Amino acid sequence: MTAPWPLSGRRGGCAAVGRDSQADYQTILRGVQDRLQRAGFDIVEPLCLGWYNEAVEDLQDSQIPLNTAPGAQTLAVLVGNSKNMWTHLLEACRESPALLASQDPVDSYCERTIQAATSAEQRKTRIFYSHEEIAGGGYVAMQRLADITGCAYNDNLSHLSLHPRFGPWFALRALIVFDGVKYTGQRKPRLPNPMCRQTASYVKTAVRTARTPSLAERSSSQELAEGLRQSEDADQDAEVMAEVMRRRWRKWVAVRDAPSPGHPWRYPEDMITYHYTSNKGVLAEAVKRFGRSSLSRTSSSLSRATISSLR
Ligand code: B12
Repeated sequence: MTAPWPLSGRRGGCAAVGRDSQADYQTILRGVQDRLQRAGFDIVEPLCLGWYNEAVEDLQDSQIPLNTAPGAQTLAVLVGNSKNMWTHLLEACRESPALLASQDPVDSYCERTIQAATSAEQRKTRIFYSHEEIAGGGYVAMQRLADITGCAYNDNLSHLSLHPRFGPWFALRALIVFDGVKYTGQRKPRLPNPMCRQTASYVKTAVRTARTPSLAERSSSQELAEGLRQSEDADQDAEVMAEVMRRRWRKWVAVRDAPSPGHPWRYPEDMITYHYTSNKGVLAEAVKRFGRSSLSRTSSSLSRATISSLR
């Protein structure tokens, strides 16, 4: 039976524990990685929670409390996805109309899947989702996390993280904390900036274009012009920025294309459109198309089976 959407108990499940605190982090990691990969989450990076807190020393609101021994060495796991998540999401939406109808199907899918993959370990965990504010009122700084785990370079021109395999075409979804478990693995070095000077200047132009309203836009919308003016400030209002981006979303897609045009891991068009517009109609259409194509795949494999059984 499929679980209801959205799941209750959003802020990290707390499975009952009574286990040895010196648990083997490798076993946990393998289990979580295996379950997450099968659900379309292909980024799973282990770290010591203390590394993260050091990286956000300047940001009280984004710190994560160290609840128990081994303190700073507590195992944490960064979770993300490439375009591989899309078909899993479409399938889950096809199977569960409640998911499609939920307020944010992508966030709900991430919550359900990450929660299930984690609680299967039956340990004490806390899950911090990238789309939720934490107790201090800030977000977990996922891009810094990806940077300090050597997973992706945090580019401050495009404000995008750049992964060696996926380029900018991936999302960061959650940080799972396994309280009581010690991470003793190696620390990977931070990645260098993969962009040459020419590419960086191309990115700068794309960002400037995305932030500069056309004359028509300036005269037709005072509010938009004001939002764009604010977007030049470091401390903008995220709501205003989000609205500005939705209205000019193609320009922001151009920003994502800029670090590596024609990237092989670029999201498919329907995934891009949905992620940048949050238009549920786009998602519903993609789910329908996915349903039709998987039906025809099933019937063609059936007919192949029937044919071979006749031979
Ligand atoms: C708030 C937020 C935004 C705000 C930015 C707020 C601001 N400063 O003006 C708005 C709504 C504008 C935004 C837009 C987008 N975002 Co955003 N955003 C976030 C979120 C939820 C929190 C960022 C934060 O506060 N971090 C905590 C602070 C303390 O850490 P920090 O390292 O100092 O973070 C700073 C930068 O992240 C920066 N920043 C992040 N995005 C942007 C975008 C712009 C235009 C600017 C100026 C700054 C900025 O703002 C932070 C605070 O100064 C993160 C998820 C997360 N939890 O990290 C996603 C996240 C950074 N966003 C992401 C994406 C993809 C987008 C969009 C493409 C939208 C989309 N639908 O996919 C756009 C365009 C981004 C672009 N660069 O082209 C991805 C980045 C993935 C990657 N490969 O790098 C993240 C990680 C979410 C995810 N699920 O993967 N975003």
